[in-house]
Amino acid sequence: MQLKWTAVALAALTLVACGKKEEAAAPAATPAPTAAAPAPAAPPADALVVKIGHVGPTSGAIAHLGKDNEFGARMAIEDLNAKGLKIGDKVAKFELLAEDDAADPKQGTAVAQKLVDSKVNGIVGHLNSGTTIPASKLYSDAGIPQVSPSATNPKYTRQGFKTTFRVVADDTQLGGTLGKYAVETLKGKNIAVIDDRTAYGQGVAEEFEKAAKAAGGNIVGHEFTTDKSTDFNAILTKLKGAKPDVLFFGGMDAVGGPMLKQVKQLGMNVKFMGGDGLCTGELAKLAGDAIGEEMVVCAEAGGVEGDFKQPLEDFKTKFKAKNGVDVQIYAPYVYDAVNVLAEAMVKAGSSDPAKYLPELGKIQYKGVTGPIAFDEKGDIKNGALTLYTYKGGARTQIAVVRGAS
Ligand code: ABU
Repeated sequence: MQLKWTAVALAALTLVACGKKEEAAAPAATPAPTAAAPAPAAPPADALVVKIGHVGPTSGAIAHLGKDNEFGARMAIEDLNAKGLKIGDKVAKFELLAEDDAADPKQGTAVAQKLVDSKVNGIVGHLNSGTTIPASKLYSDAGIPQVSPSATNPKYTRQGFKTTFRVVADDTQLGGTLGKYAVETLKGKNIAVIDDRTAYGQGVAEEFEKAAKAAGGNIVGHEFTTDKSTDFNAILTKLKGAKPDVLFFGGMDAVGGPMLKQVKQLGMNVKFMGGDGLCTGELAKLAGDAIGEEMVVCAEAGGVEGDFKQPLEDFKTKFKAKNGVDVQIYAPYVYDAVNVLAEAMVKAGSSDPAKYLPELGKIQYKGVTGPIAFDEKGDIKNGALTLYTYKGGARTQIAVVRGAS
């Protein structure tokens, strides 16, 4: 993995060194040490090795998001090691075991088994609900705590497993808030829906539809695609006939970007909405000028207010300096997920999953994404959402919404 990324790391660094103003299209590099960063002190020979597994799609259509997450994990590991944290009476040496699931459920369970066999002390991931949910059974059976930084399907934490935790809001909150927003704020009357039939896309679209209907919206059509499709003409033409003023897409940016281009080609006059899978920095690049001006409204499944804004901004600045690219969406949540695992180990005085799991359940952690504590299911308490639009091609915050939709 390390070797595989070295060439792309150089390419990304070259982009920055050439002084190009455009952001690199996607994170594609193993983080390079910054020139100013002092070399971390070597851990003592008797250090306690703590293995953290990380899984995301670092290949395939949403590799930019998988790499974003993995960068967040690497930064957390580096920072933890630089602190010389003690677990019990030993200095901890954190190691990252990073795997690629390509957003594929089968590959997800295969790499999950590999990490279980490697006896990791904790897992951060996976990125997609469709991989996180099946993998969670393997981690649960092995008693290994898992913190997802981005999988939003509610089912993940509702399987009765003691090992599943999530540091972002779920699709009930995302879809619910966006559905209500479509009707009450955007004044949508005729609402069309498309989903990609994945665990995430289908789930968030259903929650959106339920909330939009409850708010008085009229659902004029619901069509389906896949997470690998590139041609949406048939379904868009069908929906166009129903004259929607809002079109919601349940799916990821890699499909949403090309879909937006075809919405524009067909001359559809709609507000284009989506959940967190759509709501990335990359979307504007994938959609080109079809992103429109305040035409897209989407939500990230987290958000900060007040005193918590600066730590997140500082993280984003450090991330860019270190990796040569901007945060896409969930890297800060990954950073916090690794840190809550470490904090629980410190509190338990042990990296043994059975010993630190109870501490994880009652953690009170102040992260770069805000305060983190879990409810009885393992979901973040009092989760927030951040609504965004795109202005001048840049993702622009509308509002932070906390609590129930
Ligand atoms: N939450 C959007 C991306 C990840 C997922 O839930 O599939």
